[in-house]
Amino acid sequence: MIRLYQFPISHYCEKSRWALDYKGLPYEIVNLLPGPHILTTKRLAKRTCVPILDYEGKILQDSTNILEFLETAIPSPPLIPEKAAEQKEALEWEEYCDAEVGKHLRRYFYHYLLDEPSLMPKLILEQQAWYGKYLYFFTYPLVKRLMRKSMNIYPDPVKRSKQALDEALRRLDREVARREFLVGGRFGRADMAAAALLAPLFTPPEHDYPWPAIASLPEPLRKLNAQWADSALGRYVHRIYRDYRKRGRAHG
Ligand SMILES: N[C@@H](CCC(=O)N[C@@H](CS)C(=O)NCC(=O)O)C(=O)O
Repeated sequence: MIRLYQFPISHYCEKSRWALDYKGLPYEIVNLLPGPHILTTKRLAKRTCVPILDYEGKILQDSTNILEFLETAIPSPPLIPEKAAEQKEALEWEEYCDAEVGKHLRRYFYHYLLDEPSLMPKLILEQQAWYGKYLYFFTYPLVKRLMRKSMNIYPDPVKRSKQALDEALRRLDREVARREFLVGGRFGRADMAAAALLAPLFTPPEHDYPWPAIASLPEPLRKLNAQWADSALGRYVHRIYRDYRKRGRAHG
């Protein structure tokens, strides 16, 4: 039995779902509610974060570890290039996207979304158990405070994250304007990481999470989308999703 413990909204979880789907594996999805999730994640692993993969009893935490493990367990279709130098490069891109896109984009988005009553907590509760909305009715103000604290979502770090995110977007845009894939001339883990972690900005239709319409987002997020929608990077994310994000065999 393969089980993925996750938050539906999380782009790191999307990266892991994509890897499982790409390898053609059937798996059960266990959606956890941010907040009470720690009761489950602490029981399973060292840290509190998701994604966590239970692969027939072997526990993997962190999307990069999950991709690495899946590649060893199911080598075909490959996600990792053959040549050692390209393998190193692909891992570096994946780590770059995790740190410089994933973390900063999440902080910037949540900063504006957390206080939007028409969007939150609905987005977090998407695909979650029915009792989530009752639980959050009473606890959302606390959950919001804890999310701000755990992800350092305060004005100064948000400002720094915006600068770091802009820098990462410019760098990736330059790279994908020159070639089809980030590493080795074919689709792989670097492209999967980049596209999954950028998905909240470009909302590709193949993504199975129902993102709100761009027009309904707070103004700074709409502006960021408008700035990048018609770019080499935007076209790359849409192409990678369209060509490589096949529907999976998840159930849950
Ligand atoms: N580097 C990790 C990041 C995972 C991560 O930040 N997960 C967030 C959701 S996006 C989380 O679980 N936060 C709650 C917690 O840390 O307890 C990965 O690639 O899996």
